[in-house]
Amino acid sequence: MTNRLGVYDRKTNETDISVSLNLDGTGQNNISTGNAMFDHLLSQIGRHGLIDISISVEGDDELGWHHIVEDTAVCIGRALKEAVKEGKGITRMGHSFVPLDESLSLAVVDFSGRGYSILEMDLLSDSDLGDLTSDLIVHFLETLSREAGFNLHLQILRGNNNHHKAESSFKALARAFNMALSIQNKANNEVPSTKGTIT
Ligand SMILES: [Mn+2]
Repeated sequence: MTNRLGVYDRKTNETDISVSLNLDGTGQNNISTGNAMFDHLLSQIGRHGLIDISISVEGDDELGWHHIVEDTAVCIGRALKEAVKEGKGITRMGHSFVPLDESLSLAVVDFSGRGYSILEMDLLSDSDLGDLTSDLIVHFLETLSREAGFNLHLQILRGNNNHHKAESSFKALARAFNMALSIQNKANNEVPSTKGTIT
C-alpha cells in the first residue's frame, strides 16, 4: 500500500497553520490548535478514520476562535483534497451511524469533487463544548466539505449532551471517511466516476 499524503501550510495575518495527513495511516494524531475541545473532535477524525493527522496552529484568539477554526478547516480540506487526488480506486461514497451513550449521529459522504453540505446538528446551546461554540462546529464542517470537495450530509439523530452529540457526529464522519477513502481492489485503480473524473 502506498501512502496517500496531503500537506497544506497557510500563513495569513490571522493564523499560521500547518496540516499534514496520510489516508493510509493508522490513526496517529498530533493535533495542537490551542483549543482542547477542537483538538478532541479533530482527533476523532484521525483515530476512527484511520488517517494520520498532524496539525499545528499559531494564531490570534483575541477575537475568539473563529479565525482558527475556519482556517484550520481550510487547511485540512486542502490537504485532504491533495491526498485524495483523482480518487483512483477509492470507494468514493461512505456512510456511518455512531452512538455515544444517548446520542446517535449519521454521516454520509461522497468524494464527488463537489463541496456541498447539509448539516442538521441541533446543538441547541454552547453548553459543555469547552471553548468551542455550536455555530463554529457547524462552520468547521461546512468549510471542510467545501474546501476538500466532498458532499456531506450529517445529522445528529438524537441526544441530550452537546459533548456527546458533537463527538458522535465527528466519529460518524470519521467512519464515513474510512469507508469512502478505502481502496477497492476490484476497482482496479479506476477513477470511480462514469464521467471519468471527480476533480
Ligand atoms: Mn469526549
